[in-house]
Amino acid sequence: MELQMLELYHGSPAANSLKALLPLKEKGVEYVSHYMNLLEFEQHEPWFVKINPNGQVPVLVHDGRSITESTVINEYVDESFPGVPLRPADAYGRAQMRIWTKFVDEYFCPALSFLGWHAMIRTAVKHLTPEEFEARIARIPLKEQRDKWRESAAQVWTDGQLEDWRRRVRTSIARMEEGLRGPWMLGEQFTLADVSLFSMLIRMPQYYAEIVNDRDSPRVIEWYGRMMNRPAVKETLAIQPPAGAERPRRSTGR
Ligand SMILES: N[C@@H](CCC(=O)N[C@@H](CS)C(=O)NCC(=O)O)C(=O)O
Repeated sequence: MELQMLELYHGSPAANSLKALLPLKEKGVEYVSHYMNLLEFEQHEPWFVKINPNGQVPVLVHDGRSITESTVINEYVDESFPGVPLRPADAYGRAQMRIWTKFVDEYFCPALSFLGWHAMIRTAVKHLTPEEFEARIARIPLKEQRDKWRESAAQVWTDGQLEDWRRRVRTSIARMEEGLRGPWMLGEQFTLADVSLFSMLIRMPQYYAEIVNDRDSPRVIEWYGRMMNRPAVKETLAIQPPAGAERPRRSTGR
């Protein structure tokens, strides 16, 4: 077999970065980790925008060719590398899996992301002067992302907007509670549906305890406990940034 070079550009093990990190660990695939400091705006530097024109992580680079979009990355990894299969063997099962991953990408993740940015960005950019902040924002390739950075820093979102995103998060959890088919989302097989949902849920029992709790979502809580007990999850959550990294530093992912 030819030697293959696999690299992953990612942030801390949460949300879409966790989503791409976890399958590599579950399958035991070796890769080179490039840990990006998102709050230092590394993802908008021109060299990185050449790798992903959206200026976002995660990005997988396989033998020099990049693949963006965490859900696409995960199917690519499962299809391309040995290790435990993370997609059902049958077409109907794969369709069910994709209904969940699409739901996460189009509905659950955007709502959670707006709420997360509202809670976090203002404090995270407080040390910058307005001019420094604007200079960083100006490099963001997508207008929608520029708006999101500016609006969350200025805290312009209304209570109505925030409540609407919270409603979507509640709906997402209720959907999961109702849709869980067994120990894992689709039943007996652990799949990329579990990976996608867990990557969103990772901090929710702590930060959204009024939504994810024993009383309102007991099956989700049990599933979350099973997820947290997976050795690959434990190892992935333990991934730390390289000390003092100003630019992505190379470290071995496994
Ligand atoms: N649809 C993309 C979304 C990627 C995304 O939202 N990445 C976030 C981290 S979870 C990011 O890079 N944020 C920094 C930024 O937008 O400046 C995917 O699934 O890969």
